[in-house]
Amino acid sequence: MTTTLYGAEVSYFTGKVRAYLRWAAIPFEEVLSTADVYRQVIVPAVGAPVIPVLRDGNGRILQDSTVIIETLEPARTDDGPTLHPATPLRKLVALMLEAYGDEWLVIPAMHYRWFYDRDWAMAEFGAMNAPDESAENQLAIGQKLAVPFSKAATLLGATEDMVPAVETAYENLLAELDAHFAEHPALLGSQATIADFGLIGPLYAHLYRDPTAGKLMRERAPNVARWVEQLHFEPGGLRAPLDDNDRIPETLLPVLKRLAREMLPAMVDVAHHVRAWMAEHPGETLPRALGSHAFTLEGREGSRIIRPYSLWMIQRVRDHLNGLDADSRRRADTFLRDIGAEALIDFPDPPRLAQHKLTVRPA
Ligand SMILES: N[C@@H](CCC(=O)N[C@@H](CS)C(=O)NCC(=O)O)C(=O)O
Repeated sequence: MTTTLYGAEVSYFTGKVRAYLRWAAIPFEEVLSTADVYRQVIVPAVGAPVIPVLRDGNGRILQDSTVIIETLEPARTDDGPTLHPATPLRKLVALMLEAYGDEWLVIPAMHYRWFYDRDWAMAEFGAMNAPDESAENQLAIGQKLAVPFSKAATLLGATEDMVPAVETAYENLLAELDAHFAEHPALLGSQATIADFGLIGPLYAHLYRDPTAGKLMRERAPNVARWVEQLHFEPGGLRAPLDDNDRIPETLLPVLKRLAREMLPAMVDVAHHVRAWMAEHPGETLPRALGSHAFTLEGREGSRIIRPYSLWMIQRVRDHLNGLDADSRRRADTFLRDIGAEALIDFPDPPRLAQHKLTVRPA
């Protein structure tokens, strides 16, 4: 049976899975997630209208980009390198960057799309949902369909007063990544790893493809645009295995310091909220959002929804750290302190979480 990816070009997490499937040389067909596909395939199989969804070679339906990729990875039969770096520090960094791509870069990705390219995005949603309709009807359909998505930017923290902070943080990130990709083909060096697939979701589906953000990237950060094009369209060139010295490229450090500074304080606070909620609701599945909390970006204070799901991604980083031998753990802790990520060393872990549809529940 052929592997089928249900998703769309406009979708963040479909971009992550599509790039991985190409890089891992897994043959697949992509089926556009039209209204019929949502109704006939996705909702019955998954219980929620979400993409990407993948039907694997055994007919098994998988949902969630991380689950999809991690289910397919051990079954690969090609001769390429493995997705996760084999050495401890690089694997730590790769998992941190996957979480950053999935859970934090959603802020600029949603901001640029819905602040600058709203009508374009509505038309894209309509074209996805009803590919055979006229452009006019597609726009009308998209306008209805995209309402919850169009609110995502402000819910995630890109409120009007935070726009300068969101744009400054993203433009600086672009400059840092551009300097990195001037020297290295992928985030950790010669080969793409899960770090690259984490970042390609926002950086391809939104920030490269959307008109305003795409122009910004091509003009200001041509090396980032080149990395996006190679990783998404022709990732075969990013399969030269990493050496085994476990070094992190110097040029990646500014990006990691940014991750530590911007995302980790918010994640610690999410953890406090989730712990309190779980203590009050033993055994229950968490809601997708637990109200909102304050966060800081570029010295400005904003407000964003508390997403328990983010902690499932952080749990993966913590599992890796906790599984290291004493020597590697010491090296990892020193590295985390050096980049200002000490919050990961003694993170206030909630009880163990299992991924459940679009949220989490006690494992
Ligand atoms: N963590 C999930 C997130 C999937 C996701 O947010 N997909 C978006 C499109 S890129 C969606 O369909 N969202 C529907 C919703 O949030 O209700 C993954 O990694 O696949």
